[in-house]
Amino acid sequence: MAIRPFRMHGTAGAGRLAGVDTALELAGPLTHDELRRLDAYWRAANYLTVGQIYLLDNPLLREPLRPEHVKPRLLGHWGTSPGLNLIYVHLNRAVVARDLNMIYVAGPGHGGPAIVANTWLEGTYSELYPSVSRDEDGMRRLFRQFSFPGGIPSHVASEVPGSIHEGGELGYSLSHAYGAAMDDPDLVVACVIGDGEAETGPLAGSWLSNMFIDPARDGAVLPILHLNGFKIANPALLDRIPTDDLLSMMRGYGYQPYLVEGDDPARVHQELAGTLDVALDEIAAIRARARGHGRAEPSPTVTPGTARAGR
Ligand SMILES: Cc1ncc(C[n+]2csc(CCOP(=O)(O)OP(=O)(O)O)c2C)c(N)n1
Ligand SMILES: [Mg+2]
Repeated sequence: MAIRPFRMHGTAGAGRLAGVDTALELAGPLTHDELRRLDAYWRAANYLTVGQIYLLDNPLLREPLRPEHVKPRLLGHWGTSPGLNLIYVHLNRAVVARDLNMIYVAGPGHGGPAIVANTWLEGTYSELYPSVSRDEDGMRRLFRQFSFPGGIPSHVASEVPGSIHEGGELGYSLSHAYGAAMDDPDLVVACVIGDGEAETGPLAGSWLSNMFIDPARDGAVLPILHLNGFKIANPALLDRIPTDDLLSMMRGYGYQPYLVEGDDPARVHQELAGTLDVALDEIAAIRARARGHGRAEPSPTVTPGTARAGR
């Protein structure tokens, strides 16, 4: 599936991002309470992400921001982070609802503060690093240590709770995702791929790995193409080509593409939750058929794939 949640030149403004309470009656699988809580979690993760990139002190902005509260040299990627956070909270919903055995592969591992933010919100970060406690003092440490001398790297690294592999060179998320799936028949590997990363040779070749997957014996891969439109500050090709071309390309590789797109958080939450439900139902059905009959489905269809629509 592909996700293009918030257009850089779209209409999402601070007012919209401040909450979803105005949009109570949207169609979708989430109850109003689930929608409110998912959105609150996402916004909290976004705040913790931007705080890590910018703030040395004053973590809850209790006092007016002064220059000495801000890091003198900034190193961290914001652009991919709201998308990584959005996908993280929605996958968590699916893991809990379905009792899934799932791993999150972050192609844009340069969005390190996003993944760190989620582990801190969950509590696992403070379990491992008690000094980074779940209070204002811990939040100050969390923010200060990020990409800072004596602190932690700007990318998802081995120190992040649950991290099993550190990258840095773009292009290998999808091949690693397939490798993990081949190693564990119960696993669902959610693999977030940057639209810039998708332009690398290794990633472009990895789409074909679905041909080696046997749903009777292997886990499944759910590639999620993050069409945020840019590779750092340059336009990303897969976001700019005609929609039909992208859809055809993905179908040609043997994927069933789904698109989630929008700039209204409440609608995107509903659409993403509904689309993940469809994709995960499909994976479960393919698995059940393959295992029930004792033989494999044609392997190219095992993985819901990616694309967008509506240009
Ligand atoms: C092989 C390789 N080339 C270049 C880089 C430097 N780099 C880090 S992030 C990035 C942009 C990647 O674009 P995308 O995957 O769309 O992530 P986004 O910019 O949207 O966060 C680049 C070129 C790298 N890490 N690895
Ligand atoms: Mg990008």
